[in-house]
Amino acid sequence: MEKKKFVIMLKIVLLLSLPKLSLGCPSKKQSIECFYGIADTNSDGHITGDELSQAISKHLPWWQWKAFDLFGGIDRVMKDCDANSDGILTAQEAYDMDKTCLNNCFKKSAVYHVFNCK
Ligand SMILES: [Ca+2]
Ligand SMILES: [Ca+2]
Repeated sequence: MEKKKFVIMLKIVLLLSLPKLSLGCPSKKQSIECFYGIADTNSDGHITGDELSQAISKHLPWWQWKAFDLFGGIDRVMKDCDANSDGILTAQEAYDMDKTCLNNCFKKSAVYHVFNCK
């Protein structure tokens, strides 16, 4: 009886922690696909500065704007991900800029959560 309870508890704990673990650090591909799917509002495969700022102001809760500004805001995203500095982001550039664009778990998770990716 005690053992059975323990196994049930363990299953509950696992069930509760699994979704969190998988959301903890999405892959770069997942983050990029989600971000481009949402921010590219006219679906031309490019994200302009305007599309980026609209996507962020629409999805980022107001109380996180300050944190985003401290992080460097739109300029920082452009600097990190716009490989040819033309002010337009493409998914390919995001992959090319491997050292700066979505290069850590924090950035990937932030994108994933802000844009409500699934
Ligand atoms: Ca676009
Ligand atoms: Ca570019």
